[in-house]
Amino acid sequence: MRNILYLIIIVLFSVVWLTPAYAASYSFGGSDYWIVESAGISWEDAKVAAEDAGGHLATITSAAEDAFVSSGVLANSNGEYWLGGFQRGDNSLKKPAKGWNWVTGEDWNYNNWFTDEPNNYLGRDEKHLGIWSRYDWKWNDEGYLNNITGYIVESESPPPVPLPAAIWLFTSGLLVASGLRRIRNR
Ligand SMILES: [Ca+2]
Ligand SMILES: [Ca+2]
Repeated sequence: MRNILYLIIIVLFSVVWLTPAYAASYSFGGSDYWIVESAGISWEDAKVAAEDAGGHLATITSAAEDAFVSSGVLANSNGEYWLGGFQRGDNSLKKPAKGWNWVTGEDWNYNNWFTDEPNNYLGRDEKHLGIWSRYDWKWNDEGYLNNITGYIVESESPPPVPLPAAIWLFTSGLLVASGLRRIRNR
């Protein structure tokens, strides 16, 4: 009996100790949002990763959603994060402000560009959307991956439980169950 109690305590400690630090998720308007830190990731890779996680790169389509992201989701962050905005066709170099779209197909009728953005800085073809602490979380057309610290996922379903935590919960559940069975069979 005492051994089983020890076992349960050890398992519970292991779960707490080994569960990876998990980025907080925030809810707004029926969606969950979370940050993924991934320095230097390309917009295309971030887009795929966000979709693999069950969501999409965040789309900011109102001042209220913008305020929620900049003062809530990003409250403890620093750097530039990809959002789900991109330019279509040859609009970027010729017309930095034209042809912007959201990955979800939502209408592009809200924006919050920083002063003089979008600008194709230094003649770069900046055709993807970043939100940057340097700009007080206003928007930048970005194409320089060294500036990127990660991306923001928006999902209409809850964020997935990370695998290691899931495995630990499952394993500890099994151990506790077998321990209880052993107690009952005495
Ligand atoms: Ca959105
Ligand atoms: Ca720019």
